[in-house]
Amino acid sequence: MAMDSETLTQFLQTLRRFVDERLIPAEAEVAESDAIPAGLVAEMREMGLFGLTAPEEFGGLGLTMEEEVLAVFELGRAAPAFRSMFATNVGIGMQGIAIDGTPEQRAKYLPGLASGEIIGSFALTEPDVGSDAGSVKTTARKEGEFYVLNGTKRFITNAPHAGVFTVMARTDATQKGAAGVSAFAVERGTPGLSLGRPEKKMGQQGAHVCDVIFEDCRVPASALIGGQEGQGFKTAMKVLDKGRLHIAAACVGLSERIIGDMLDYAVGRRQFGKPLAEFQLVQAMVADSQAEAYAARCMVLDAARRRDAGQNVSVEASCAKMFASESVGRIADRNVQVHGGNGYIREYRAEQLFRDARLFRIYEGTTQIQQIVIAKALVAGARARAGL
Ligand code: COS
Repeated sequence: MAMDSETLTQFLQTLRRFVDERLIPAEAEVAESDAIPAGLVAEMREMGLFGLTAPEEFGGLGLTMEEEVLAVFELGRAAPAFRSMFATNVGIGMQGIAIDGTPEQRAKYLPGLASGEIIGSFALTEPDVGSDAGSVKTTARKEGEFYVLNGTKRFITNAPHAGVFTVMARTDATQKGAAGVSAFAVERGTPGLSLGRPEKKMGQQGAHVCDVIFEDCRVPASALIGGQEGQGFKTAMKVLDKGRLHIAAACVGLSERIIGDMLDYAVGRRQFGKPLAEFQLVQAMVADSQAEAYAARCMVLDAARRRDAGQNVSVEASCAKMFASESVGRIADRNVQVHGGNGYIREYRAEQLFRDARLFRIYEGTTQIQQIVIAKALVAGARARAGL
């Protein structure tokens, strides 16, 4: 349900304060220890951050897409590892069940996911299946009232903490592509499910990914999301449409934060007898960054409003994700440049945010995948208009 404008303003101000007073000051410690303090996770739970988008009947805040992106503009200002903690539940960790789950599946998992008691993970990628998501090799063989899962999922965000996984697996071996894929809600602790070692990553320390391995892992037939085989790829795509808008919003938040850091440094640091901010070549970097962040903000908001109005926004979500993730990469790079030698030094956040931002161009669909989604839809439209 949409919040009234006063409640929304207050909510966004609360998020901004939380980011400024609690998250940003903890960034260095989180990056160093590769862990988010339990106290901060508890605060995130209390604020309802795990359930931003979960329906209100299940204890969530039930934010509209527009409200969600406005919230993520604020939350995205902190180092992305914090967002990864709760927003995987808000997005890909919960949405498969929320969008396509049966009433029983929704009632079973959504309250725990919304409160943050259960961490959700989205298990699509495999060692040999990344962008080509329709080719998943993990199998789910029907045996009476059970499915038996075999295969390995790779780079699964929050898997070390997850209580339930949305797993895409092939139920129909005769169907090579997307049509043979189904989605399952698989609980941690199910015999046959094991985890790999957390990966050492370029950035986003504090957010954890690892393999999820299925060896004759038997799940009840009731774990099939939506109760219908062959729908798993579509479930994944629907989840990603929403997830890509969320990621684009996170890129906007981080862009705006970095521009603030860039300006703070440029007005304080003096060279050739005056602040860096008075040099036009530095001003050009600030101005380009601001124009890009503003464009990304407008795209994300427009796409979110269209989605709330019931439109199919696959193309707009991909446009926003591509533009916002590419631009935050450029902005983070300029910030290192404005910081000069200090930009390369751990003590300053510029180098960390540069490394952290790099992932946005890769996960939830690489830039190249977004290009394919956009172009495919436009070409199909042109063909249809031409009657071809
Ligand atoms: N919503 C609902 N259904 C969708 C959809 C969407 N956004 N996108 C595609 N579908 C449906 C199609 O309509 C089609 O259905 P029918 O067979 O009934 O016509 C089916 O899904 C297959 O679609 P398509 O042929 O377009 O699939 P492709 O195998 O060509 O894959 C890409 C398309 C490449 C875009 C897809 O595999 C993809 O997004 N890959 C990237 C995955 C990703 O983001 N990975 C990151 C890891 S997850 S964090």
